[in-house]
Formats: sequence, structure tokens, C-alpha cells
Amino acid sequence: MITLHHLNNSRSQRIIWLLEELEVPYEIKKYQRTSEQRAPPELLKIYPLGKSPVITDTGAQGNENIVLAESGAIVEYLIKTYGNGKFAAATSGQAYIDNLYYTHYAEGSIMPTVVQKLIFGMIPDRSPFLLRGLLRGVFGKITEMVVNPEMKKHSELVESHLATKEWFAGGSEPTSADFLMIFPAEILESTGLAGPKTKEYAKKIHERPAYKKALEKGGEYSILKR
Ligand SMILES: N[C@@H](CCC(=O)N[C@@H](CS)C(=O)NCC(=O)O)C(=O)O
Repeated sequence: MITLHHLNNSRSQRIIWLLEELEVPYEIKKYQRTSEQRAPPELLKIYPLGKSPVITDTGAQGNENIVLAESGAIVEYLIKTYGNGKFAAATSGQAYIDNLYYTHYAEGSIMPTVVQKLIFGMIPDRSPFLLRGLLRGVFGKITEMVVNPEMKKHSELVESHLATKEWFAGGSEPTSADFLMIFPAEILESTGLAGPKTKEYAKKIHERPAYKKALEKGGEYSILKR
């Protein structure tokens, strides 16, 4: 049995989408962010970094004791173990390369920049009142000089890829790259940085019944409402 340890308002939402698409039995254990927007300490009992998503699973034969974190690893594991060929990426050619690249680019490149932007935006408001003005200036300048130009490059890269492809690997069905890329695509949209193709891509996913069901099951996901 698969258990997804799910944190509200988090990248873990993409795993619920995949589980719904795979139509595999699973349960969700929900965790609530603290007032500091961190995961609660209970998650440390499941995974030493105390982050979400993390799954526990007894495996395809039901006799294993798997604990797996990192969205990319979880997505690849679930597709390989429970997909029966569904959502499998090509094993050669451009589709293979695109799937490989975007599966890793999601958490390896675009998300660290997104997190920098979100954190730099949050720090001043969460600092002692007297320092807020100063910190807003400092973090605003760093964001303007370093983070925003990086975000613009990411947004353009994603947009130009989606200009010619329905899914990130170019086929007619999503692959691991899409289950990873939906989260940064949603953030690009919610921060006003998504181009028209990126918006169209997110909309297409949001209209899928499995995605809608995942939203019902996951609970609070304010990334879509910002
Ligand atoms: N690269 C990891 C990132 C995991 C991560 O940072 N998760 C966030 C949720 S979006 C988290 O648990 N944050 C709470 C915390 O760090 O306390 C993945 O893709 O799973």
C-alpha cells in the first residue's frame, strides 16, 4: 500500500495528480505547515529532512518497506512500479532526451530559483517591524538584480519548449517530465511570468478529471489562487 505524506500548499500535489492518473490504491496522510511555513516536526519521523512529498510503500508484491522522498524519484518510481506502460517515456531519440532533461530540470534548476524568489519576498514581512523597510530594500534589490532575470530566462525556456509540444516529451500523453513540471508551471502562472503556451499547458492539465480529483483529495493548494 502506498501512503503519501502530503504537506498542504506544496509540490506534493503533483504526486496526488499522478496517483489519480495511475488509478492505484493509496492513502494520504496530511501535514499542516507551521506559521513559519515549514513542515511540522512529525514529518521528521518519516524522512530525516522532514520534507514533503515522501511516500512509504510496501511495493508491487506488498512485502517491501520503501521510504522514498524527492518528487522526481517518487514520480519515476510510481510510473515504473504501477504504470504498466502508462506514462512511460521513450527510451531513445528526442522524446527520451526531452523527458530526461525536464524531469531533472524541474527540481534541479527552475525550482531553486522559484524558491529563492518566494523566500526573498517573504523574509522582510516576517522580520522585526523596525527592520522591514531596510530588508525590503535589500531583498528587493537582490531579487531585481539576480532572481528576476533568472526567472525570466526560465519562463522563456519553458514557453519556447511548449510552443512546439503538447507535453514536455512531445508525445500524446504526459510522462514523468509533466508530473514534475506542472508545479513550476503553476508558479510561473501565479507570479504572472507564464507565457500563453505555459498557461495553455497548465489549463489543459487542470481540466483533466484526475487533476480535479487530486485537488479535492489534497486540500489547501493556494498556489492556484494567488
Ligand atoms: N526537491 C524536493 C523538495 C522538497 C521540498 O522542499 N518540499 C517542501 C514543500 S514544497 C517542504 O517540505 N517544505 C517544508 C520545509 O522545508 O520545512 C522534492 O522535489 O521533493
